[in-house]
Amino acid sequence: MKASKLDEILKKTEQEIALNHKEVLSLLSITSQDELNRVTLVARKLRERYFQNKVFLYGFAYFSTYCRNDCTFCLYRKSNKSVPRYRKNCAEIMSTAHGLVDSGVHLVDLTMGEDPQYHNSKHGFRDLVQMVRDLKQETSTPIMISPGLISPEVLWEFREAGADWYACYQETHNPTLYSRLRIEQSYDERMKSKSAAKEMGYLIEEGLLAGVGDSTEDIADSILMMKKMGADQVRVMTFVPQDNTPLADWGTNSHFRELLIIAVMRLVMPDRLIPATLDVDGLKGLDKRLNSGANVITSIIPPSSGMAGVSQSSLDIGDGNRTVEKIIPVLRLNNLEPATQGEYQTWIKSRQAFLTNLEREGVKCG
Ligand code: SAM
Ligand code: MD0
Ligand code: SF4
Repeated sequence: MKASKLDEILKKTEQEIALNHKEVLSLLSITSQDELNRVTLVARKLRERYFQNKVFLYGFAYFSTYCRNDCTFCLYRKSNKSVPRYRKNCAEIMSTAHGLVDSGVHLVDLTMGEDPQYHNSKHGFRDLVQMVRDLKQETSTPIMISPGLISPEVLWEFREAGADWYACYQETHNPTLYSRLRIEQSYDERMKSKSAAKEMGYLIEEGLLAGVGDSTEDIADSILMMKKMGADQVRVMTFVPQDNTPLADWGTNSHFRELLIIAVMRLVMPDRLIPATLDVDGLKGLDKRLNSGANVITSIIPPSSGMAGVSQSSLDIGDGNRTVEKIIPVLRLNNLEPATQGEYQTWIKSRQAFLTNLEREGVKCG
């Protein structure tokens, strides 16, 4: 891109003037490290404007790896007969959640495959809803649920029990690509579950999978769609090929693109939460993601929990590298620090108040 054109776009983002599709596309078409550095510098400035030097830490509990779906990118797809699976019981889930809270995370993310034991029976979610209620009462920690697609009734039960966030990633907003990734899952239903959650007062997280057949156009469309749908947390994860799955031989991806996407997300949505996941590259990949403008660290997993990651099922878990203790020095090196629990909860409350005001004024997200 011409230096003057990049200057012009970056100036606009610093003034928080909305970028059009063409401008987002040209940012995403950057290939040189120098240009990336210029974009991430502005991304960090915007992060500082909204979040100062504070970063939020999310604990992750992947408590069941059984799944009724066959997503082509996922290790835990039902057709993969060679992966050992587990389903943790209530006591194990609660003990992991408490361990995470005690270690200093700001939120606990309860994640599962679409386990038929939960999804395919009438009261399948009853115990889990109760666990959310108990955890909330015992710790008052913000809770995210990542159960896959659930009915509005169950979504509401979780909300009433105290769940604050609903995470359900579309992976792409190109319906054709979606149909090759999330086999036999309705694109529209997945989108609708997020708007239903929003109406129930949830904060929502939307996510992209990058490097799995997506074009630069697709990513630009997705970023603008995430803004339009009012997603409160927006993420990107680089696709990691999984053995014994249809995309096993896809080849490894460059991480340059993920860093660029994080930075462009920050430019387009400066006030949103953007994770740096430990799940793709482990602890060593954290610095670069923070440098690109991320302000949440996700996939913190206690070494003793016996629970897995999603895209890197074991990377950095057993050796305790996905812990708050190991993260703090990396934050400090980047002149960042963990927020207090109060600061995180204040952010949630003010985001909710902002959304309620928008609704009152009849504005449709943004
Ligand atoms: N089963 C639920 C669902 O699919 O919504 C919850 C699990 S969700 C946390 C799994 C997410 O991890 C996917 O939506 C995808 O974005 C990411 N993921 C899964 N496999 C991956 C892979 N091989 N590489 C990168 N990200 C992956
Ligand atoms: C992460 N492995 O944060 C987790 C997961 C699910 N809500 C989150 C993708 O990276
Ligand atoms: Fe199941 Fe989620 Fe994996 Fe898809 S991404 S196969 S729904 S665990």
